[in-house]
Amino acid sequence: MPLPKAELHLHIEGTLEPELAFELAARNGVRLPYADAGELSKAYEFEDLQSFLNLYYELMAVLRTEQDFTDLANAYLARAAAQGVRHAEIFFDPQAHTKRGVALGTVVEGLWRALGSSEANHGVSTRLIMCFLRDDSAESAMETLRAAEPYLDRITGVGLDSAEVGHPPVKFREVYEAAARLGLRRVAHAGEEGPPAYITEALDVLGVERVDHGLRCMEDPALVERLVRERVPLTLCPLSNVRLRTVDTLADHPLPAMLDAGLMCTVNSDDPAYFGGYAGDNFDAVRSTLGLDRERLRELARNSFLASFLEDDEELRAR
Ligand code: ES4
Ligand code: ZN
Repeated sequence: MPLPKAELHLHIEGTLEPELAFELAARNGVRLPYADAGELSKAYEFEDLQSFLNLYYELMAVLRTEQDFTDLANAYLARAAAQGVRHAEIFFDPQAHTKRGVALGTVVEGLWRALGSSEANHGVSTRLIMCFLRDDSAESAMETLRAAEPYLDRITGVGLDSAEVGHPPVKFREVYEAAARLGLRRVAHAGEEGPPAYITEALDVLGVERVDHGLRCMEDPALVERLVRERVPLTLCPLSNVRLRTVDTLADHPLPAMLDAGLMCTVNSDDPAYFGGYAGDNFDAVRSTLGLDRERLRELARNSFLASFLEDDEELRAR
């Protein structure tokens, strides 16, 4: 039995496996510049975040209809459930779809058809978090927030993702203020490729409750001390860090040092179809390569529920 856990850092578009990409391409008459799923999977060799994002956005061309988003989410939920995920807080990138002419309603309704029946079908409770693309303008993010207002009963929070360096959190100050006024929870990617100062800014300017990645906090001892004191959850993604070369090898990952420092760490899969594994695979990898013992793994699983946006009674039922 895999350890029951919550997944808090998962991009639904990053769960698009090569086989499903080809199936959807055929269904929608979209031509992919790869002969087959085997050839496509050879393109999964990344130098950094941007080289991954290029493929990630390219493959989204196959996602066109509500049914596509439903199928994508159901495939993820089934895999996650098999690896012990009992609760998933799922990111999606509305702008990556609306800029291709796919309506926001198609994306949200399609995802919701899978998420709304996920407890019954997969035994996984869910939340939806809408991310703004930080390499797009703040105006575009604000328009996206406004366009999402009819769907806010389905959206728990907002996040910030895509190319980090050169796009500091402060760029989205007004958008996050507006999101807070709408009652949305707030998270943001910070300190993946960007400097520790972006983590501080995400907390102080955007008011985030969790930091996605946050890995580079380790370069700033005063920041680590603050994150420990304030018990700010970090959603780490070890296999992602290896594949995007944020760390040299998994054996060099600072997770053990971060736990020893008292940071509230969680382990997540980020873009599992691209980075070599789902949530349970990330847990297995840190157990076998970083030598985390049972107590540490249980701490990571416990943290994942504590750091989730579940209410207390739901949290107890999920774990
Ligand atoms: C992402 Cl790994 C990562 N970092 C930033 N933005 C992203 N979008 C999808 N995966
Ligand atoms: Zn991410």
